[in-house]
Amino acid sequence: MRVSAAAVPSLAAAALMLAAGAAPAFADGHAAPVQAQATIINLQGEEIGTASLRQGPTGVLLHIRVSGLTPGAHGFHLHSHGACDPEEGFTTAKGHIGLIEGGHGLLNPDGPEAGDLPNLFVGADGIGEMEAFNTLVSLVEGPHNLLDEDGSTFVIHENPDDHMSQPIGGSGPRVACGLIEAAQ
Ligand SMILES: [Cu+2]
Repeated sequence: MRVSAAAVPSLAAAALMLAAGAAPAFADGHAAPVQAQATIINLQGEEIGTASLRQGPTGVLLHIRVSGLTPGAHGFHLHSHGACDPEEGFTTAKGHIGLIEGGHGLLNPDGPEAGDLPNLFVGADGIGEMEAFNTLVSLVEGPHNLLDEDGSTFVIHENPDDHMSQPIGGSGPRVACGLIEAAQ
């Protein structure tokens, strides 16, 4: 069968929408963006939440919702290696994406590192939820691609990130981790 040129764009858009599965539909017909997802686990290896990531024209929009954490602010970063091992205290996730010697922190004149994010705030009920936008990482080809060969992770730390102190803003031990994977 011969497909006319005019039909190709709509077929491509339909294929993208199918590939995106449960992606939110856009009322004006825009195709679904490239997406990724993560399941967040704690130091006992239990699932405590999920995260989603969507590629925009200038960066990645991410959303996370977790439960069972201690109330208050928690340092929250994108780490450079796709491995979440609770037995290792999540150290297998390695350092921040785009590590800069002396450059950690959203307020740091020598930074920030690409993986730096605002703190995740957890309520008295143990639930934390946020949406954030990071212009220094990507889900597609280019610098700091979260879906590159060695993967990447979300890491939640025990304490707040002061966005300045080296090397992790004083945010302390790692309490949760999520492996970032391309969304089907
Ligand atoms: Cu971190």
